[in-house]
Amino acid sequence: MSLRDDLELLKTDGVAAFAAAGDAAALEEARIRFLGSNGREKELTKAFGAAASEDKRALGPVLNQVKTALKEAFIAAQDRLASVENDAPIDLTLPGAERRRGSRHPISQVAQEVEEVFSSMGYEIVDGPHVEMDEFNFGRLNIPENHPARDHQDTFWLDNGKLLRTHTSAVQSRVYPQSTPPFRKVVVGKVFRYEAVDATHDNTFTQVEGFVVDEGVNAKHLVGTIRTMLSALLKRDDIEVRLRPSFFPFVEPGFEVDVRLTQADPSSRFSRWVELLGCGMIHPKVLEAGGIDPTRWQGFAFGLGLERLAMIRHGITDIRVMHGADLRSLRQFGA
Ligand code: FA5
Repeated sequence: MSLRDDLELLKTDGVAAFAAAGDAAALEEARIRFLGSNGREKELTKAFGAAASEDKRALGPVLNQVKTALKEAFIAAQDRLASVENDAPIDLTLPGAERRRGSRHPISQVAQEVEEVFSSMGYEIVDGPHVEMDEFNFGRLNIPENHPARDHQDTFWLDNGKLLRTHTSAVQSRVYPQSTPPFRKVVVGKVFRYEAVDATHDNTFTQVEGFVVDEGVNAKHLVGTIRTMLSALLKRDDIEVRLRPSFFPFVEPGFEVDVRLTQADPSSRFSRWVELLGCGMIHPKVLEAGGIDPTRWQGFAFGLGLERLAMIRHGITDIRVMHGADLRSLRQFGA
């Protein structure tokens, strides 16, 4: 048989095989046989390459026609099988794929409520960077280098000397130079500490920082604000609150606020005091560092852990649930 006859036969056989393929496996088998790297098309292309040059001139167009015909037949078979698959009968009695409604993370929920409560009290919502300069996180907050208070807030340091902020108080340092008193501001954001993780401590958590600067501000205003905030956010009627003196270099006097649930089971973590926030009257040195005259203006500030607040609100006894990404837990508190 001549090469021309072989080419014609290849075309007839290949087109017929692709047309006859009844499923994807049969089509693949035919593709390998005719178009594969060791298939008949390759074989005849090689034979064409070895032919005398006058034969090549005559047979070149034939070879091209054969190749085109095979390719078209293969694509047509592919389309035919795909449409058969799409036309498969649909069983309308099968249960549908379940679509779960998403829910907001418990921290996102309280964060939004915090912003609503403070907006309604005339606070402006502000923000600051997670990667912070030593000066803003410590220096301007009356915590100079080598001050022992730094030990309580060890953090993650970057090669460029910056750090992951340890508290939202850093935003106070940033905001004061750009603000003209009187003002009230609130910030909600992530903070980071090099911390041993346990049921009430994480290395990444969320704080709310509020700060007010005005004339004649005193500790009674601070306590009133904290009470308003806690009753709006905790949404429980069995809460006992305790204020005790404490030390933070950026306030004077300083306090810590603890909370416990009077109706909680005596074996529960929440029947005992849980520290929720630090607060106090802004230290004159901090105001001064921010360009605010402390002889005229006073202020108060507080910093609260939102994970702990959400834990108390929902009775969650382990903080690791919050960032553990276990949807079975988080969905229970979703809104
Ligand atoms: C501070 O961070 C101060 N900047 C708070 C402050 C602001 C005081 C303004 C005075 C004026 P402290 O380290 O205590 O303080 O943290 C404040 C709150 O954050 C704690 O009461 C707690 O609710 C939460 N918190 C602290 N460490 C962790 C942690 N490792 N994991 C989860 N929550 C934490």
